[in-house]
Amino acid sequence: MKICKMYLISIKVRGIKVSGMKKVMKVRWYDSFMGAACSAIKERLPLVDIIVHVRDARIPFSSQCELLRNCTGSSTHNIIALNKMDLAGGSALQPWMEYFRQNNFICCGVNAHNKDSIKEFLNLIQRQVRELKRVDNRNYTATVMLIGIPNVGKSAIANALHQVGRISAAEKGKLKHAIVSPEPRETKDIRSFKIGSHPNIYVLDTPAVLSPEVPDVDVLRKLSLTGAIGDCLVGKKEIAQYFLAILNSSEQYKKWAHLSTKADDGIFLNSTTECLNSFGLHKKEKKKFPTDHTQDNIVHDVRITLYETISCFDGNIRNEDEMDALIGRQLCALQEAFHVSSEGGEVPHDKVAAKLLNLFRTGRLGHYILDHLPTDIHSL
Ligand SMILES: Nc1nc2c(ncn2[C@@H]2O[C@H](COP(=O)(O)OP(=O)(O)O)[C@@H](O)[C@H]2O)c(=O)[nH]1
Ligand SMILES: [Mg+2]
Repeated sequence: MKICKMYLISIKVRGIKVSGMKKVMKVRWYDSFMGAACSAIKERLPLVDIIVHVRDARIPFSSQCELLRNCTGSSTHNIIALNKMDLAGGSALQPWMEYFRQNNFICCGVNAHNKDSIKEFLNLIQRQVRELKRVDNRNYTATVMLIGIPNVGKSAIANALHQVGRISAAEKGKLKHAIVSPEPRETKDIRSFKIGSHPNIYVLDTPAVLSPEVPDVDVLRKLSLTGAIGDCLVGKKEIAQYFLAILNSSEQYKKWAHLSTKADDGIFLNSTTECLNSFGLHKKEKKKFPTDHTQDNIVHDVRITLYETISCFDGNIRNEDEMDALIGRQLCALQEAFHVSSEGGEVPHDKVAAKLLNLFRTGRLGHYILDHLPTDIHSL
């Protein structure tokens, strides 16, 4: 989908007001713990057989891990996994996968929450291991290291691979679990999980590593919106404003026109009826669309609110002040949709923002790829 490139809101990073695209910022997520994790990973890197560069499919470029920037070695040893593909939309991800493949990487989309997707990913790893074995002509235990910035789903992938891995029934009884959390930086050490036998394959889950410097404010906003860095750094309200700017400049909201009574011929009885109508489904088939969240009343009201505020807007979306005004109106209107009460007459924007971000991050406000497809190999 098309994302607004023009709208640049000023954001505050730890009290320093930053605006514009090319500012280099030093921000304090790189602490001694991350430094130690970086050293531990670097030490183990030469010993592993396959490196999986785990990225967030919504930001295939901005979620690149700095530690792996120069890892353009043998393609057999490097796989780019664009995880959370369910949030990016499978078809929109195709050109990205093509791009990475053209640039000599093995690349695949992954949804760590989907068994079939994990099985496919495991097959890919096993093919690569067999290939390495064929070249080396020896029997060995293969290790696969998952590396990436915070919150891209490394631990979720490690767990899922371990779960579906072809290991014996006796071993299955002893399944281990990595901590998976929506909060960034929950994984504290490198842990191994068996994911295959004959040959034995182990996957190493690692703590997240992030560059001490963020190249520009645009990347910082994308990392915040996708949850790679904690919300407190930029601020929930600012991140939500950024999301609204993207939504307002995209076509996504038009998909919600049928929900609104203000849209042409909009017939809306209740959320379930709407859902059945829009899919032309019979009552018995209700269970078949658990992934569409129009059943959820709040999601439904939020979509209508967003649709109506954007479609009623008659200003110029490319004008920063007018966009600001629209976003302000949307945050106020969303207060009702989220059932958030005013505190002392003030609109509690932070509460509204937190709820809006939660819906975006769980895919209930559509699919997004926030990066733009790079055109040169050096951008990898
Ligand atoms: N929708 C979706 N969420 C995912 C996926 N993989 C991981 N997550 C969620 O993303 C968050 C971070 O996952 P985690 O594995 O802890 O990330 P890590 O920091 O890279 O280890 C958790 O809330 C996961 O449930 C995925 O493929 N799709
Ligand atoms: Mg983790």
